[in-house]
Amino acid sequence: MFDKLLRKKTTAVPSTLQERVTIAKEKPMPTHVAIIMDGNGRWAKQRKLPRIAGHHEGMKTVRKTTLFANDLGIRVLTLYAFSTENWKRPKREIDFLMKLPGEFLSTYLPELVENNVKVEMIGSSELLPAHTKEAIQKAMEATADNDGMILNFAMNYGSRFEIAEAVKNLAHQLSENLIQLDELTEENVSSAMMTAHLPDPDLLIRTSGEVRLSNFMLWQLAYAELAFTDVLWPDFNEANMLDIIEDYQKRSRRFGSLEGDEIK
Ligand code: V07
Repeated sequence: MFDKLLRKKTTAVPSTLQERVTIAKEKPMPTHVAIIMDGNGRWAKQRKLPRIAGHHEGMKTVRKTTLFANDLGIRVLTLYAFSTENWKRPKREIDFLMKLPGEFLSTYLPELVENNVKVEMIGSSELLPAHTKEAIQKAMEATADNDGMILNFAMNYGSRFEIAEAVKNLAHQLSENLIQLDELTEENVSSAMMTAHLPDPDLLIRTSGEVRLSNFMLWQLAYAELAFTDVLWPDFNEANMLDIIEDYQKRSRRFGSLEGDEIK
């Protein structure tokens, strides 16, 4: 008798990306999403292309993901572009990677400005080539007054290095009697990190199937939801991102409820 009603409830209705976006935007959105953009080399290898072709294609995914995250209303998007470990790669590959910020920004900076996106960076810029530093500096200046989504590139970033630097900084303040021992609180440690002005990520995404943090934002990810997908970064698209966001919204709704015995 209630067949019809029941069927309506249980039959999966295919919905368009736009419909899914509209529904997702009515639910709690992660404020800060961090992404480990893995699988560029593998993407190239599968196509018998040089690794740098994968990095270049990955750069287009950065643009697509930035615009989509901005549309969703995500406030901070942190992308792991270059790790302190990446210096071990062949010099030619490093040279190519270091040209990507310049190419990315000469192509997409006007679009970022139009979309009110603010470009920022974490990591140590000292070791970066001058042309790379200059490109990023220019983008940060051009977008400094934007108050929309923060697009935060982790460049020459390593989490343990960041933590060691924060400890050094706090120890120095202590030795100068600028702070007392009892002021070494979680809050003050957070304030000594490169992300001091940002909320912690609510969601970490890693593409390409590896299930590791690889020295990325270890302190900041303490309470984040972790999402791993087999999709290679150059293939990562809006539908893949939305799958993860929808999953996050289901998970954080469960966490928000009183029924479970979840640990935060
Ligand atoms: C890089 C493309 C994405 C996949 C991961 C490795 C290769 C964008 C940037 C970038 C960085 C700073 C900035 C503007 C753009 C970038 C590197 C590598 C080193 F201000 N993509 N991308 N930087 N890849």
